[in-house]
Amino acid sequence: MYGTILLTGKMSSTSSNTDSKMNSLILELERIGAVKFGEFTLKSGLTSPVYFDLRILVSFPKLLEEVAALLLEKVTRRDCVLCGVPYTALPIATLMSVKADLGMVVRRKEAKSYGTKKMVEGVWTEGQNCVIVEDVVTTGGSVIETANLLRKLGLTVTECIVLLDREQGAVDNLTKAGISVITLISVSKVLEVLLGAGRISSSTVEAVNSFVLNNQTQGLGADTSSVIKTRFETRLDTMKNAEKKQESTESDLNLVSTRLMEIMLRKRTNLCVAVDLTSAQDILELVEKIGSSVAVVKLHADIVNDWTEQTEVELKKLADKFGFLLFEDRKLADIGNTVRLQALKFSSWAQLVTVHALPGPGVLQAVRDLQKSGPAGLGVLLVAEMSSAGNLISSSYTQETVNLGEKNKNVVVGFIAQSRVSQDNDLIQLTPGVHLSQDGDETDQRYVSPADAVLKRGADLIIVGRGITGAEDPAEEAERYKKAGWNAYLERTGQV
Ligand code: 5BU
Repeated sequence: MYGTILLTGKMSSTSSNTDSKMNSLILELERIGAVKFGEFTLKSGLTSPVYFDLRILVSFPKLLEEVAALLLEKVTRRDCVLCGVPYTALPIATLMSVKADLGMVVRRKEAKSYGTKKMVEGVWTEGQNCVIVEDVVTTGGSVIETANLLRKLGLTVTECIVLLDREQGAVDNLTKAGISVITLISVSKVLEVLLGAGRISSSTVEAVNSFVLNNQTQGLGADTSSVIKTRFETRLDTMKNAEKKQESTESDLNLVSTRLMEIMLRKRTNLCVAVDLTSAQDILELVEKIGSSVAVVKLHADIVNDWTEQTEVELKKLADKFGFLLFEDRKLADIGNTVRLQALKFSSWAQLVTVHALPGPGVLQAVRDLQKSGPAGLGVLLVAEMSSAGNLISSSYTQETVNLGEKNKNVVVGFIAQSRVSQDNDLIQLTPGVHLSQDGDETDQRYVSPADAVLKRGADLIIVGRGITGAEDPAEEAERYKKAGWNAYLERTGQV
């Protein structure tokens, strides 16, 4: 795009003036070391060939002033206050504010433990516009987080001025969050100017371009709570990084849980449906109806009267078509050798299996061995607590189970539990015993609502069986549970 402007030669003198200012700004940023090329480990764990460190701008007051002036030109409204995203954009926003005689509000990163406990300092009127100022955007997550806080406090946030866009999806994500973005410099412009000035080679340009292309963040749900995003994206990035370094088999992380997080974010669902039907045909028909709403389909293959290899083939086809994981709820609990033989029976089609920690670490080793030799990716869900009345699981057994899971994250995806048993964000909690209208069944099952499962019991995913499979319209009911579960999840993680 930049090239097109140069070639047309029809620029107004103002735009050519701005353009040359921008070029010299980029050259200056590189000269002071605010733009660096090499190998840098980002906060997310990813290795990036380019790094922007605009924090050092404070040591170059003339340049800082120039940056503020250029950004200010992009703020068209004057009926607003400014807010710099802490910390790097704070001095920039301050200079802009003084230059334009615009008020400013300051967001705290941590609430004060004394005094007024305010998260935002300054004075504003209800509904007043606030333009956010940010130095660099990658996903746009920090801006969205700041905007959400300001909005909660009565400010109207619709615009954001950004010094540098890494072009990895932030603009898209911010637009979806109702914030229009004006950026001063893009990564491609930085590359173009520095290449033109002979400051970098074309192989560096290629490396950065391919990094940008391969690390796009749109589609991970801009409307998703930043807490889920941070948790999941960090995980996804670390995983991608491990894969790139071909460490995946040695990695202490687990491919199945990464896949699960990816599905949840993409489909905006934390619903797992327990399809406890005894005819293969009925199962396939039901899964076809609910497939688009779910992240996981849970089965008890051993209750199905006519289960065949063809059932497995058809289920896999549906899983590919709708993008969900298949979960065999077998509750393995024997010595390692037996567990390995049992798991071999379903490891060709299932990606998740329940395991009791009762036999000790050997039970996990058996599944791990299977991963190495057979089809990759059978992840374990340890049964830490049960929903049934009078179950014999004690709190110390739960604790031991959690300890085992936390030590074996390369094979354990998470826990089946009725409360937040682990604080480890890599481990996912699935909670069964969820129903929208019943307290229990005629035997020992006890139910809570999707909202209570997520908000009070800490579920990341809700497991719903008869609430959906027994409904007149399972597709419609699955959507109802999906919405209830995901909204509760957004509410919980938005509050954290
Ligand atoms: P329901 O129809 O929503 O009651 O089905 C619940 C499913 O979850 C069912 O397949 C059980 O085997 C499974 N389950 C459970 O209900 N409670 C537990 O503590 C565990 C599994 Br572990």
